[in-house]
Amino acid sequence: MLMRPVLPKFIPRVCYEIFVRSFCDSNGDGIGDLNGITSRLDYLSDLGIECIWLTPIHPSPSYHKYDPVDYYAIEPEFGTMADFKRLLSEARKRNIAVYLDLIVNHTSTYHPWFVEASKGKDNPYRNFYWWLPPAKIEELGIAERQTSDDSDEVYPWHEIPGDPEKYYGLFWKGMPDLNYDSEALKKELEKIITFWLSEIGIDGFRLDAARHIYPLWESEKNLNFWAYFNQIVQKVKPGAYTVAEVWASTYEVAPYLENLNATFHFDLSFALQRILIQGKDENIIQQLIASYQQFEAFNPEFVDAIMLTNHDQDRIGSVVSNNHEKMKLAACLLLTLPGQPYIYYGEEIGMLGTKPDPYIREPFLWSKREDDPDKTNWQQAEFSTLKTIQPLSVQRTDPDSIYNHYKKLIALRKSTPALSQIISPNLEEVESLDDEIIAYVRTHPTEPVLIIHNLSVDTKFIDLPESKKDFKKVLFSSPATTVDAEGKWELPALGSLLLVKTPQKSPTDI
Ligand SMILES: [Ca+2]
Ligand SMILES: [Ca+2]
Repeated sequence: MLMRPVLPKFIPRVCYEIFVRSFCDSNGDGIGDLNGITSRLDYLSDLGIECIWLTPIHPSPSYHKYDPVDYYAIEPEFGTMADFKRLLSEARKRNIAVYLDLIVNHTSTYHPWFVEASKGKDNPYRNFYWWLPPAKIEELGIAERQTSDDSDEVYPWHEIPGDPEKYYGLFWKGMPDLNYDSEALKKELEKIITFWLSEIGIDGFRLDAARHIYPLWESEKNLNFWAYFNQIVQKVKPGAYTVAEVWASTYEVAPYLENLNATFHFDLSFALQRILIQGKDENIIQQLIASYQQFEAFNPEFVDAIMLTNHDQDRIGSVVSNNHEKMKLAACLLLTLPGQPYIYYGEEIGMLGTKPDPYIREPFLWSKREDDPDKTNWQQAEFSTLKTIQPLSVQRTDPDSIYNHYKKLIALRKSTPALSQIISPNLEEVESLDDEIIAYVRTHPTEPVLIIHNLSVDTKFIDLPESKKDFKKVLFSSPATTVDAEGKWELPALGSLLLVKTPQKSPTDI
């Protein structure tokens, strides 16, 4: 029987992605950890965050932990299960939901399943993974793959000396792909989901590499897998949240929403980055509205999980060449569009970084102290240092800082119903003849908001269309915006303006 994904009673309105290793260190070993995160929940709560997505916290040989060796334990570098339970209960006190990164596509080669599977063809764990003899791989024409946004691997079949078969590892040889044709593996997955949702009580999963569960030549089975996954979730904890990484174009993403609450909107992320770089719109509002129609066809209650960038993309600060006004404009775009926004840790203080990956995952800068004990130092930062970035402690005292800009916008989003609507995205385009301007309305029966962004480095004089002339009151502007003598809004370079209608007089006032 088909079961639709059930939504939680309360959908977090603003989320925050934490790269655990780099956020906050609690015990002086230089590695970010769970107790460090717990110690910063007040910071996140004060910023207005209602949900944290933690990058993987299971034991793993890599620094990023995207290759688990044990789905039931906590990476010792990050803490203990008791630490995690404390984090969860402290988050709950602050009404912050916790989503764990669940990697179901692959494990580490050090996972006991793979250690067993690699012992030979007759091992009971062999079919937890994909194995084929080299001749068969050649015959099927699957020895090579095209690289994708999320994997540079060209040769996904890897050999173990002495084994007549090769195993499949889409991302690299240290991450063998799991094979869900195995009924025994499916039982293991059910146990893992039950453990975290039911026994430990987390609020949801961020689902890694969701489009790669089955290899390319069997990719049609992916959607069936997620239907199966959803059935387990609905059985174990209806209302547990699922947000998936389907790193692909909108049309490929949409069908996944039939069995998941939300998917990350990569097309939008890259479109926002492009328009910020170019200073020109590319009809993103029209495209967004079209994408909502595609999503809605599969799930009328879909959630659009939106972001500027995440831990796999160059940081937005570097994308806009460390231009602070553009970073603020980026925040204005993200936090006024429909959906559930995910802020990548450090984005709110304008952190920088371009690939390779470690440099987009640098230590968060809490204070001016070079020897700040809270700062992680597992790697030497190249981009976000005290020379390039004002740390949080400094930005907190500066009303014009990027941090205070984020904080204001988050509060505004949460206190304005038209801005915080998530289900059935309320978005209407306002046609603009000027492609350096983006204008849209977040519709609402009583309090719609008109939003205008100036993507260019010139001041623009905006003459609102006749139908929008009743939007007269400034709800928010960055920088300050005024009306000129002819009734045009003067919108400074890279500025954003949010307008509401002046309150109608009620009949009793007349
Ligand atoms: Ca530590
Ligand atoms: Ca796979």
